[in-house]
Amino acid sequence: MKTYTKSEFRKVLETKLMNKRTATLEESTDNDIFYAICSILKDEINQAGVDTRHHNIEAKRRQINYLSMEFLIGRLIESNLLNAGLLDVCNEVLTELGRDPKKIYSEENDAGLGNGGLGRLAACFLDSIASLGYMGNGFGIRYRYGLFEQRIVNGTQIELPDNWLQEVYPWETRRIEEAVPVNFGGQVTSEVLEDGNLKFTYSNQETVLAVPYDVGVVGYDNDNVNQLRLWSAELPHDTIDHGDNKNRLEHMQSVERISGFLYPDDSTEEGRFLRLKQQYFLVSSTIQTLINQFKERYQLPVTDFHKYHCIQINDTHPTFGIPELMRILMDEEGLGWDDAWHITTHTFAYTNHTIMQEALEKWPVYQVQNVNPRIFMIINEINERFCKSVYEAHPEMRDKIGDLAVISNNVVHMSKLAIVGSFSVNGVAALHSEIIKDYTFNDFYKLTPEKFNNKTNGITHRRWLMTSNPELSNLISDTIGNNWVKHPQELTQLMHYYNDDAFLDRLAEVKLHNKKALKEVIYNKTGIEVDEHSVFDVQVKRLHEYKRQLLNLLRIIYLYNEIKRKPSIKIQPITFIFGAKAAPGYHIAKEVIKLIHAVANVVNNDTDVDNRIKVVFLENYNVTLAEDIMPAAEISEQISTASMEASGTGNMKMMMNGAITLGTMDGANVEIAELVGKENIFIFGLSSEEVINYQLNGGYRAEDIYKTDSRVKNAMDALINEQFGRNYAFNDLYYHVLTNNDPYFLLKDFNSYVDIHLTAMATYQDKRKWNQMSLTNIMKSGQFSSDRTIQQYATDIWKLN
Ligand code: OAK
Repeated sequence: MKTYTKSEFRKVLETKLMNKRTATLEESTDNDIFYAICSILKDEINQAGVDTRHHNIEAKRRQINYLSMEFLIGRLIESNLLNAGLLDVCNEVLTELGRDPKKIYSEENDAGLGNGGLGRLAACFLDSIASLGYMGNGFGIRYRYGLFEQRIVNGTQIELPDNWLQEVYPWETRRIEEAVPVNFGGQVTSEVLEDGNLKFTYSNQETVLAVPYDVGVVGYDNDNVNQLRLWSAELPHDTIDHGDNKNRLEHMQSVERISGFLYPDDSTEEGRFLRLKQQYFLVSSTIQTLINQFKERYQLPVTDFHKYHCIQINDTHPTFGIPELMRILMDEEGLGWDDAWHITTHTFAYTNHTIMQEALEKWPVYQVQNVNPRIFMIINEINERFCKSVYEAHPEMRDKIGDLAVISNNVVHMSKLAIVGSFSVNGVAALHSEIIKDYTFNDFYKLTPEKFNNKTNGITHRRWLMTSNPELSNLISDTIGNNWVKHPQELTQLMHYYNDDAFLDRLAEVKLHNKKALKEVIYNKTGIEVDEHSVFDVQVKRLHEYKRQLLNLLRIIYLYNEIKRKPSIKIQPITFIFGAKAAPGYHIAKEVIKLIHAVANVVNNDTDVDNRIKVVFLENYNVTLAEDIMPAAEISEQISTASMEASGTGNMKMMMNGAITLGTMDGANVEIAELVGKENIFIFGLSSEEVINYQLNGGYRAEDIYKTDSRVKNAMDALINEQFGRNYAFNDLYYHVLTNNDPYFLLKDFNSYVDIHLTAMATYQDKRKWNQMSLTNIMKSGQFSSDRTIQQYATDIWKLN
């Protein structure tokens, strides 16, 4: 891509402002300048994108297609500038012009096309695929409304529509010429042809036009530009409506609803028909396109498709891609079942992101039939052939066929379909991948152990260190040079500074600087004044019972009551920072948000506390807010019930920014602990084996702990006495824990949580030691760059060159 000197950049900026916004630099608003910068970048991205495509087609490169219902991309301007090599020059020019770069970049709307971990992972992966120079494109849905905007009113979460497309989205290009029809519903009939083959005819289907909007994905310093293709649903122009215009308008609106909004559920499943339509819409449009492009570009028989394409499905949401590819290969390309099945099962690879039962997708047969009857026929055939093959080839598994079946009790089990139709099944952290093999999908593992593998998640260090924490990034480069930028594992070079007091002091200064910046953000958003010298203890993630924000609160309540008991007690000042969205229909999660606010209200205003504890809830946690929080975090709360968090990626972001993890042996925490050593992490609580054993044996007796342990009882009773709210405000939480026998083991883990917290606070008193711990975490975090993850996918699963 083109490089610019400062004066060149200024010149091109001026020209853009004049041409696009009819304004001089002096009279331009931040918004004008933002769009002008985007336009400069987009010219570069478009050119490099075309070059990349031509090169890839000419070289007939093998390509990975990442299919995901979610891409939580956040803002792109800084990341695009960085990767295009223009961030420094742009910052300098803006600063010289007396403009604040951060303010200008904040003109971009945060693209929240995802719920949480799964969607953000997809965004990090695209960045790494492009930055490693691979040919790999993302395919998702251009939701008209992304994840809801969260407002807190009197402690209660209110959801507002996320109107992210209100202003022009500068990174997308509408490609109407590449639109494809997607067919829903109708009937299928079959006839036997002369050659004995069956021919399927569809009738009465509803055709929706899938219109692609392409967003360039810029690789870091390599001129490689891939594509994120987001599909939007439109009414085909030639649709004949029977009736008046009002009907046509309604028809149009009903079609557009397919890409209308993102379902706001994270790790729980919303069994709505529209959601199912969204899934089929994504896979049908994408797979049609891949087949069309393959035939057109590579001039090879379709039987070679799998040699040039791999499709990674991000959890089970795009699993209908399997029967859809079968449909196209058989009904449109004329292949027989066996050939089509060979191609399909050598194309698809499936990543599982959760073992939570409520998130494992199951769809009633009638709904799948309604979405597309031919797709259901194919799933049925896949199931019958699969069950038959188990019966014949694995007599020892015959009594398991009922559990293995893709369709049982009139329900389609998406994870089973995904496993049967894929050549690879991976978990997202070592522990999670073992749990999948040993428990969740154990019967499948016994049948095809070779399919199962682990790919521990990662995060892009370009966004989560270089652009969000420039001070730390610069300190690192000043100290060890900038090799680490392209080889993040080189961060280990920092170990030579482990005993260097001057360096440790600078590290602490950077943290303090970032904490001051977050303090400002907190003040502006909440009016709460926090002390930058207090420990910043952070739990930011979706609100879910298994993530145990309630355990964090019970601990805060315990600390608060200790102070109340003995106000002169000496404690390390702490700021507890929360950020979390709750699914709108998730009552208990919303009650926890209320409780956070209620506790904050009492604790922050109690003169006995005297500002030693502050509780802060930052509303509308999203990618942009995360970029302010991560650099300032000192303690990273990763306290899920062991076995339940597949990986976590917030843990990696905070580690990379020098926070110390305080958590359970769950998800990727296990690998963090192995890397940094147990002296550089605070681990507490039940192990995953213990949790699973309890679960297999009917749980533990929560009531016994409650009755006999006064620390536990006092903290729990605060929910039903009037300490934090009148009229038994938190009865629901209290009874939910006790009458359900505490399925997330809050009470069981409470004491070890309180104790590890006290250990962490005692450790904090030794500043030098703390800084060394922080340094250890930073220098080991290169392992969690998504570049490492993608390198492993590319080598082991995708076989990319
Ligand atoms: C969301 C919906 C359905 C199934 C899974 C999810 C999800 O977001 N899972 C999360 O994926 C992340 C990326 O792999 C993991 O780090 C989280 O642990 C997991 O909860």
